[in-house]
Amino acid sequence: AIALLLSVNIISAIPNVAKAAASQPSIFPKPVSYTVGTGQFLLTKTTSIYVAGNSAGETDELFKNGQVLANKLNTSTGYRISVIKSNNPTAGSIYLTTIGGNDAQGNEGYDLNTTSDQVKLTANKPEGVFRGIQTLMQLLPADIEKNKIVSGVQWVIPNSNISDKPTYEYRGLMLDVARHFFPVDVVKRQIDLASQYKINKFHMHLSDDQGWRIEIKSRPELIEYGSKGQVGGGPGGYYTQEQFKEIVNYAAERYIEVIPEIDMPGHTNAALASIAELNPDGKRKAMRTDTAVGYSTLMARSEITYQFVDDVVREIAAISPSPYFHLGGDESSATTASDYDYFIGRVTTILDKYGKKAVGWDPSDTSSGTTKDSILQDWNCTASTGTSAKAKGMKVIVSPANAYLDMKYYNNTALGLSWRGNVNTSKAYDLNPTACISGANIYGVESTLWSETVVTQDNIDYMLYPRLLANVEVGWTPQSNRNWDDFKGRLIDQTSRLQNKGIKFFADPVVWT
Ligand code: TNX
Repeated sequence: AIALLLSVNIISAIPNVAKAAASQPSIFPKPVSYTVGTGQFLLTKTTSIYVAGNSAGETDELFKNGQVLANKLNTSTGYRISVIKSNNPTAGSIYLTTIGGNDAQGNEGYDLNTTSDQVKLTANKPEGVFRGIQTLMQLLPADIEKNKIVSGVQWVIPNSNISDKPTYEYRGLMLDVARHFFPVDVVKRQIDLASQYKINKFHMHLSDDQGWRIEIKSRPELIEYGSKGQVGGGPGGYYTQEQFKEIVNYAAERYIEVIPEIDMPGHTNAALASIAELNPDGKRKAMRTDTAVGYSTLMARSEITYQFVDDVVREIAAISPSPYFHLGGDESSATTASDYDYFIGRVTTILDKYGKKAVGWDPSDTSSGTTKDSILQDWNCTASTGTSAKAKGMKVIVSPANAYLDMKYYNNTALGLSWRGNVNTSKAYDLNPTACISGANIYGVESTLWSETVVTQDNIDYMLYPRLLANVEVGWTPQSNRNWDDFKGRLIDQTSRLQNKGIKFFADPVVWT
């Protein structure tokens, strides 16, 4: 009923945006440099996409990127634009290349130069070309985002020079699939949308007190019991290993790395409810559907626990190409400090055995077993958090309140929690990683969508959009280039584009007044 009410609200809340087109297309996240010339490139049914790399392998990879672009263009233009492997593009074409790319562009930087004759996208790596394609799409009229053929549109790209690369290497989105389970298609859709804003990490919170969401073949009880349930009651669900691989591959096609999380030693009631021997009394706990935290723990001084962790890590490591594995480590109030210290060290050793580096919420950095190769995800952002990470030289991902996209926008927002305060779009934009933690090796920013109150696909859209756009700009655009009024203006210009993508966003009055 909440979902239904909301979707009605959303539709009626979207203002009429029949307004003059912006003088230049609005791009999210804002590029490092963007100069508009005069004239324009016209995309027609005879346009082709040329691709050429520095090696045959790179050309093959660029060919796939070209096909992604061609598919998107063809869907709304109705053209049959094709991709051609050649470093000799004809006039009137789009040219995607790594030839002439340079090291300063890194993995993700690109130059996008548009003249009336050609759209040329040059990057050091195919990944940079993929990021640049997201910008190219945003230079075209908003109708390009429609999922059906739109006729009568002049498909123009204003002549311009864009030179761009990210400020932070890690720009993540976390989805909690434990409190509420989301089917593969729903997850894929969010990955695709996020990729359009140059997100490059997708963190899946795969287990918590209320549910275990990934098949572990050596421990079938986790699915038999632990996957069945969710906050507020309901069926829950899980991903088979094949489905997890499908998500990983789908993300990889978009140059997004999936980072799996098994939250330990707290947030483990679903595991304790599945496997009797993990409990001190040898009895399975009851599944829980409430939202309390801090009551569950694995037994830190029992080898049975580490056999379990070994099984889980081994099986997930085998299907997860990411060098990282998130071990959780948050809110372990039912674990003593010394047990916590010991547990994090033991799990870090198991991860190392399977070739994975540990990512953990604070205070996992405080464990004596955490190494400089571990990564801290700092969510508290207080003066005392992250001090061990800094001392050890660990990389730090910041997720302060401004990136807690499970918070309400306003007191009257129907969805969301409020323990960290309200987070409207302006607050989501007003995030400076160095203000979360100073003097640290900041890896990047991650937006978190915990799902205690988030049940449907529309609910996800509503909580993520437009706030995710605010967060991604923090991760991508230099702080000195960022400005709320400019962001707000671009966001208003994006309204029809968001609608065309089918995103059921919240028309936050701080933007759309
Ligand atoms: C705290 S922040 C949690 C999650 C909750 C979230 C709700 C953190 C690492 N843990 O278990 O879902 O708050 O906002």
